Amino acid sequence: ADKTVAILGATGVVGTQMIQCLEERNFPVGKLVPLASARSVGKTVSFNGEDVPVVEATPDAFEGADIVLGAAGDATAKALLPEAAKRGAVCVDNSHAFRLDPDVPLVIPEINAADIANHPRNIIANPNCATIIGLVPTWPLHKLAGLRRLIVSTYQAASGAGMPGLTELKREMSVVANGGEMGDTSPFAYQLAANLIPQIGSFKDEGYTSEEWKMQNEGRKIMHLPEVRVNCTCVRVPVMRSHSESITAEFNRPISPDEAREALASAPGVKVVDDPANLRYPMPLDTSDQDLVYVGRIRRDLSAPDGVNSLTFWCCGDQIRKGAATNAVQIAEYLL
Ligand code: 2RA
Repeated sequence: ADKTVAILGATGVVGTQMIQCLEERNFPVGKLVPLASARSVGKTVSFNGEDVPVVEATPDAFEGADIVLGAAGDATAKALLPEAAKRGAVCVDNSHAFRLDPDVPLVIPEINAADIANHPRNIIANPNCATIIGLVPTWPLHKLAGLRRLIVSTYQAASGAGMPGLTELKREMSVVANGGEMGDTSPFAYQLAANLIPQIGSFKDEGYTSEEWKMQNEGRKIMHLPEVRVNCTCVRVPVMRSHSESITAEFNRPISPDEAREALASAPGVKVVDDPANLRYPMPLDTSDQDLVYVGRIRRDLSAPDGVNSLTFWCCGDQIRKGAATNAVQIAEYLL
């Protein structure tokens, strides 16, 4: 039977994309309930050609919902999703609030769809966007050779910081091109246009940021590899949409670039774009507004002591889609 689906944070970048993904994937929605804060009441969202009024997100607004897709921040998710779960809904949440809770599965369906079945709190967590984009192509290589260690540098798009990030980058680009006041309206710590900012999230242990810790902590849980070691540097770049990552992966067994390419060619959710002779490699402009993670520049890690157990590659993926909304809707599809 068709489901009543509530979207918490329906007017943001991820919430809007979730609604579009439900539509595109013909998710059996009987009723869509777009929820947002009181200041969005009066707005509508478009779903299957209809304008659906936004409802204020209160505990009682979840009454009758079968599935909740959460696209709100940590505090809102923490306050409201247990209320939705109590009222019988199963929640797929994109915030950080529940990701490391042992009673909440953290899922990338291409990797650990089997974990979805056991959700005692009625909450399933969607991983961080940079984790999803990096792990989708890493997982098939792990299955081949056993992952031991990852060294990752991310190049994360402005829209990872939501609508305010996107609007700000456009504004700053226009100021850079045409002149004018740069101002101080930015959600970022510094000007992003014509710049790079090596900080995403806040600074935590050992000089790493919250975003950098997510890659290791979430990756270990998703892949069921509690020992895997991850070294990560996350950088905000002046790109509108699609995160990119440079990854060096060290394995327990030898793995060649050709073996990796072959495994990736048949892996779900991945597209190999790796033809340096013809200047073909993944780029964020090419991966935006679609669901596959593109992977290329696959080559031996010449710095590895044994020379055969380690590979370096480059991947790009739309972090609003596969890094957030599509991944959540895929999880919801398993719930059906
Ligand atoms: C970012 N990871 O790119 C965040 C969004 N979830 O800022």
